[in-house]
Amino acid sequence: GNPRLRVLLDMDGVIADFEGGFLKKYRQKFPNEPFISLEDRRGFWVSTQYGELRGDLCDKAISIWESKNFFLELEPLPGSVEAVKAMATMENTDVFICTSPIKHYAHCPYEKYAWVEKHLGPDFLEKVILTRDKTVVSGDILIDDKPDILGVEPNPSWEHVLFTACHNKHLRASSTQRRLLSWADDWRGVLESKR
Ligand code: UMP
Repeated sequence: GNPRLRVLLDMDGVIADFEGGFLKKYRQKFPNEPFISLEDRRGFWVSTQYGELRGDLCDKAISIWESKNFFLELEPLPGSVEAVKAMATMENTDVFICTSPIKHYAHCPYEKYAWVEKHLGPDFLEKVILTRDKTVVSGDILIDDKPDILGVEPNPSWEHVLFTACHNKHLRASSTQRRLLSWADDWRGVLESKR
């Protein structure tokens, strides 16, 4: 077998604080509209929960992440940059950032690359995989906050390790799904378990 471990890391909700960045800019742009606190977030899709709150808030939410500089200005999640850099220097370990851009492509794909360069350094640009279907990407582990990662490949090579986020922390992970609670959790142990 391959002596090297291949780790796929999701970006939004794992390395970059999509939820925090969204709420901050939504409240700035729509100060008189209702909002959902991070504590009350349920379900992966922000737009769906805002649409349930009030029909027109779905499009208002979408307008936030379709805006220029939304993805570029996301803050790193606590400990993420340090963990990713440490992981990338580990022996026999290949780290890739595997992230799904939004279909409104005017800003997002460019800003994802710019974010990686800014926070992780230019060498990491080699490691960026933009795809709307992560099941066709091969790896040993995919660390991702989305509970259901589906696509055309019914049997992806990776084990999905669920990264805890405001929207998934109340979910009872299936008995087979492992979790990383944060970057303070034992991510090294998770990697070692796959070697
Ligand atoms: N996204 C939406 N709608 C939402 C929440 C997120 O389009 O309600 C976008 C942000 C990311 C993408 O670009 O979906 C999720 O990508 P992954 O984290 O699955 O890579």
